Amino acid sequence: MKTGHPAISRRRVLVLVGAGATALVAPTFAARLGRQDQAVSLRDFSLTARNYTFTPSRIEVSKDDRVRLTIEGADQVHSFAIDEYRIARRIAPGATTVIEFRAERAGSFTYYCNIAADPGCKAMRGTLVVSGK
Ligand SMILES: [Cu+2]
Repeated sequence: MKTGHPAISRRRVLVLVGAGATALVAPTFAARLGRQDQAVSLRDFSLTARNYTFTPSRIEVSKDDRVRLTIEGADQVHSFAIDEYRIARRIAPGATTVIEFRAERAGSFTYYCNIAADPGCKAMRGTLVVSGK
């Protein structure tokens, strides 16, 4: 005559509750990152465009990182461009411009101001280093 196995039943219930909690938490986490892959990390950088100079002039991330650049335009109109990532954004003075992208290509890439009308802008250069796997 079997009366059941209360200990095992209770354990099964706990496993189910655990799975339910994971199912509730996981989508929120993925949504916050903006994609399904939860292993990706978000890298935040603050830059300034001032006096024909980007500061910092070097940014290092790992391949597949999500990169967020918050760029402060401090004096005149500039831009921020990385050809290989098809990024070209106006950097307005007195404003903050946020650029987000996924570092899906490994290598060394130049970021620069593409305003050709101002000769001083030719000096505005920096390097994005994306280390591969
Ligand atoms: Cu410029």
